[in-house]
Amino acid sequence: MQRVKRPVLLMLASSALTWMTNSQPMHAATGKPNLILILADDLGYGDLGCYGQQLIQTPNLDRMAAEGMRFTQFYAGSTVCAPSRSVLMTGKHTGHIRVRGNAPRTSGGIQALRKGDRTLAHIFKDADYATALFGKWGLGEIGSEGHSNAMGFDEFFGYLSQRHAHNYYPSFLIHDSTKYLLRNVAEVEDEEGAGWAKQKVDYSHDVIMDKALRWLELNRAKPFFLYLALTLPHANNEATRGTGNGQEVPDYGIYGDKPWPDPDKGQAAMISRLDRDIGRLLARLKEYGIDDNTLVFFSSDNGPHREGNNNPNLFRPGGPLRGMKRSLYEGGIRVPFVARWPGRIKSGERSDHVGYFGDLFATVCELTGQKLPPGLDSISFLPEVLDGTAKQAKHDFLYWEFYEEGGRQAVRFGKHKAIREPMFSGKISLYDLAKDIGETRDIAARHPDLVAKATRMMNKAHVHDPAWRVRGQTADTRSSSIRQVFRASERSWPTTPRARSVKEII
Ligand SMILES: [Ca+2]
Repeated sequence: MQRVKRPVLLMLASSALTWMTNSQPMHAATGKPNLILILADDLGYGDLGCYGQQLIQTPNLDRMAAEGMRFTQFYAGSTVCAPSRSVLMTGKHTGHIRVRGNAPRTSGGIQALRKGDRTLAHIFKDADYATALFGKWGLGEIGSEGHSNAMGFDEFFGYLSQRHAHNYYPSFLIHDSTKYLLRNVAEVEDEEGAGWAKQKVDYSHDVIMDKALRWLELNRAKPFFLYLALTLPHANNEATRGTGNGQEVPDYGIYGDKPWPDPDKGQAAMISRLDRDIGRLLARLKEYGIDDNTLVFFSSDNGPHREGNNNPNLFRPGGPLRGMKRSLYEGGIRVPFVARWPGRIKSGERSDHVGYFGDLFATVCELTGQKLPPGLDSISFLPEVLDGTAKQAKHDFLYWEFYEEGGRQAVRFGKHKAIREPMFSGKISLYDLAKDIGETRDIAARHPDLVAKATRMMNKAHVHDPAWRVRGQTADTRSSSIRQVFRASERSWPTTPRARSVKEII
């Protein structure tokens, strides 16, 4: 780890003095820092320049990393959207969390949070912050207990449904619990909002960013928590099936002349557009004079996809890691994580601390001076981010379980990683990540003691929940209810031969 020890108390005292004597907004004097949590969707560990990407340009995120701290061993909550975001919001791993997988509306609401669940936004509300979510929620729809406004967010704008969020040119978005109409005209669009447009006018990401920036402008003078759950560069899976290109973006920008197929130009342009808007956001913080009082985290909810007909062999979105979205190899779950807080985080630092999405809960509790509720799998990484003089606690292990494709489990302990496929009953493979980040050499046979240890950890971490069952590894790995929805759409929507290979719909 490349760290510089700093006198944290002195630094905090001097910063507080600065807040009280300059023209910072009023809340700065209260010592309550703001948090902006930016989440990309299906962005890989190798998709950013600061993580080794060679072809896609991300100058603003590279600058953010250069001005802050870049984590090299930070993990998502899961290998697909809903469970990963659920871990992020509630601070438990997938072995005993309520939402352990993606699931359709017909599933009886198992993908939604419920009354009584506590989220990061609740913690901020308890500390008297303004809270807002712009982008994709995916953990509860209109009228449900898990709706974002019932989960601690004062304001919501974007997509509640994950399938709706596939569509970058929908006829509507959601503002709190009402439809916000856009000017796009649908070619195909179901009642959930999934589909694709024939007249593309309003690009949802641009609308969401503009609304988020407006909210920031209006709320900049009080302590705030902004959860910016952007949808780039997730594919529009329905458009993939309908048109062969799920990488929807208004223009290909600097990639327009590249000798690449359109889905690859689109993939690159989506990531560069995301990067552009992070630049706009950070510029606003400076303009408003709240840069030094705002902690910004950037990450992605899971590993990269191949769902829009883009070619992962071109960009190598997982960098040196094996596997993609839906895998529990590192490529499915190890994600970029950048923290920026001018004056607090020394610029250009790299951290090898092993953390994961569930740690945000304890971090936010510490940031706002609140007690961590019991029963969570959450360790604050604020000592690591802020200074390095305070002792940073570590996890004994990190754990994931995933119910699709026959099911799989994984555990990270020390430098080792174990994976069990199929779930519960399969053979365990073991990797030494310090020597083999690409997980190419299974060393389980030489280390029966570590295999036994990993087995004990997996068995301890998993708590049975009848709502979640392993989906069989057949030719079609989706549940019967998902197959039903998918077949209904196949009857009414055209498909291209290439697109038929794409199985995922959520
Ligand atoms: Ca995702």
